Amino acid sequence: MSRPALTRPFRSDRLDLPRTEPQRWKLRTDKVGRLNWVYIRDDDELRRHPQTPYEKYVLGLETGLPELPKAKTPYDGALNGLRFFKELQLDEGLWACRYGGPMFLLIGVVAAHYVTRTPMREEWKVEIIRYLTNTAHPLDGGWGLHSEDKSTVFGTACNYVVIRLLGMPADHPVAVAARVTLHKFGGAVGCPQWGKLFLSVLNLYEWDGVNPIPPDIWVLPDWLPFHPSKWWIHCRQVYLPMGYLYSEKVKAPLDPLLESLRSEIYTSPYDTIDFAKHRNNISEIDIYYPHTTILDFVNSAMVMWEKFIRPDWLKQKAREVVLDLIHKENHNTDYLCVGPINNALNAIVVYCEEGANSKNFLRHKERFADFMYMSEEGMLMMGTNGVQCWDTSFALQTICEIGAGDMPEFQETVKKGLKFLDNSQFTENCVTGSYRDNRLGCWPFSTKDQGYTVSDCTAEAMKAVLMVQKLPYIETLVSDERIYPAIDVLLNLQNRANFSPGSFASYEKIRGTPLLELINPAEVFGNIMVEYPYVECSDSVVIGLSYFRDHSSYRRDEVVRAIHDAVAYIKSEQDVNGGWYGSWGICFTYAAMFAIEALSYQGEVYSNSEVVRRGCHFLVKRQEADGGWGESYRSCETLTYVPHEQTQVVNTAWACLALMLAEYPDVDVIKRGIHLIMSRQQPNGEWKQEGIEGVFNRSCMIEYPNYKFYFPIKALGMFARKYSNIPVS
Ligand code: LAN
Repeated sequence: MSRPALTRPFRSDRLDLPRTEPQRWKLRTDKVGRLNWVYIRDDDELRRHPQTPYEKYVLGLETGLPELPKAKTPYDGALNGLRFFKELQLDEGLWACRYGGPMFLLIGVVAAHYVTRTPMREEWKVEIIRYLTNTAHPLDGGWGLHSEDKSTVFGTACNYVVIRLLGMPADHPVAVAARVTLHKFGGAVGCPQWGKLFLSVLNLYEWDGVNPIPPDIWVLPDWLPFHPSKWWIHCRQVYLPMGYLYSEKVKAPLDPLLESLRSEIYTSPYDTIDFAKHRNNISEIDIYYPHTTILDFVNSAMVMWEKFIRPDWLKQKAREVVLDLIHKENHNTDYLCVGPINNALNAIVVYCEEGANSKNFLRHKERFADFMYMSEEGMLMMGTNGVQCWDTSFALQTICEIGAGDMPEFQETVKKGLKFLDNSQFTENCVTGSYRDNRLGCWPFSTKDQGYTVSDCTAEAMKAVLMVQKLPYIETLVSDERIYPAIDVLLNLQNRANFSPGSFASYEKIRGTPLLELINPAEVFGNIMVEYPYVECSDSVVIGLSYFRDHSSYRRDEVVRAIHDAVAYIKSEQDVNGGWYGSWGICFTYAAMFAIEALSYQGEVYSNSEVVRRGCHFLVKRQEADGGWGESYRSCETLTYVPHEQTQVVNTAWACLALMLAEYPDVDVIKRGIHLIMSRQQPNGEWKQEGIEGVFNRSCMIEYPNYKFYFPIKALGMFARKYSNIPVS
């Protein structure tokens, strides 16, 4: 039962749940784009700092933004879109983003508060409960892995615990419905490993029912092919604190609320459950990546190892190594950590080691807020601490590419955006011994503080900076000398030798063999163990390097070779039917746009390239009767194109952009897509939210709400510039 769209009035209002006053929420930010929602109780302060259009927009309040003259031509449509979108820019030059979607994150921050006895702000409690109430499945009251998913044990068990820990009584209809569903699924014993871990930390499950997460593996020599330093960064950083918590069997002291929860989330009394027997009990409905026989064997061996063999000195040694790496991660990211899960887990570890009043724990406490986002449905937890650099890069590129950068009404927007990217470039490398590559000169996906560069984020930000700095009125803020180290990093990130030569992965070069996937223990995610070659990351790097190649002669030969090799990889990734599988957006339409753009930068278009022609035919075949494209998130799970029930503005924009970049000869096809985009534009220039846009690890969807602005704007603007700006009907 996949989830029907959210309807108004919200369920939380129908049930008369308490809520905060939306007019009192303000989004604070700083030079490097920290997003921090605060609830202002003081009326004077509110009067002094009235809410911005962006704040009103995400809170579902009337923005007061004017109706614009009706767009007759695509260019009018693009400019109207941009007029609306520019009003959403924050003073520090970035675009903020409600980065929701994953529904397994709140348990982390709530457990971190509960275990460390940190009181949670009242307004968060109220709004988290509202959010979960509004996103519960309307038919069965459960939650899934992500906001459009069917209900699962993982989502339902974790979020049930969240609402209860935050104060919702067990007999509230929202709790009752969720509990009934959880019981129907067999109770929380069927949780996947990460759920079991959170429940254990909360003393709601027993550690011997969790498959082993031995920190000992960190003590092995790091040249071993399966050493964790070779894993994908998210997997590495999540299993690091998990290893500590598992090995130390950390659990919150039992209290009456936890006692009660123990009796609510299972179908039989807690004391009668033999938890060790449930190590491999994972609900069918949750599984995306089933255990391999090898994994089951390794798990059993590790249980024996821990029980009977492991000497205590080794346990202590592993603990030291893990703690050292956790401290380094905290240091390199100013306590934000690579993502929300290890942010919460590292905080618990630091609390256990150093106590509630330690400097390190206090900094962790301040950072919880960076992941919490207020929205009209309530407060959610984001997949990262935002999408600041990524969104700002595309917004600036769009403005330049549609030729609006020179228009006086957008000059301030461009200047502020550039300033933000200038402030966001990394100025330091990580501390040594963190198993991290150089990052100096690069850009992150979210913020400089978060400290992680991604191949495509650096490429897209660099392209945005170079593009903007070509505008006549713009003062150069980022000199070429500051770009060179980014080029050095990008060149170094290209995969060579055994691992998909020529391609680019996400955060690092591929360091370990994909065979490690055989011991992927997470059950709900695919492809998490090591870095993989990603077609979109490779496309963006090709685009960024191509732009740079035309700008500077720095390391020219190597840049040209890198582009050449990456292009060969991109071509080799095309399916027989002409599509490319997208790993980070939904799905084939997303990847087609990036791939065709990368090829177009090499002069490869429909008329001269078989690959581009096949890419176009793939898209054209999937155009719907109304002229649009609509792709379901099921494409990501099944690895084949699955149409959405309705066409989507964002998919349509991607497909149109791909076809335009390819110079597809039948302009009528593109025109029909452009017409659809224009027909969905609102009188104030905005587009309404439709289906979810992004994905990770094949199974979990994630929101990119700004995609519905800059990609349609770019598509309309490009159409007008490339063909004609005559009314499209
Ligand atoms: C992201 C978001 C951005 C995304 C792109 C830059 C779009 C992509 O091209 C490269 C990969 C990257 C950086 C990416 C990787 C995985 C992330 C960080 C996420 C999808 C956002 C959330 C996700 C993270 C793993 C969520 C936490 C969950 C765990 C399984 C640890």
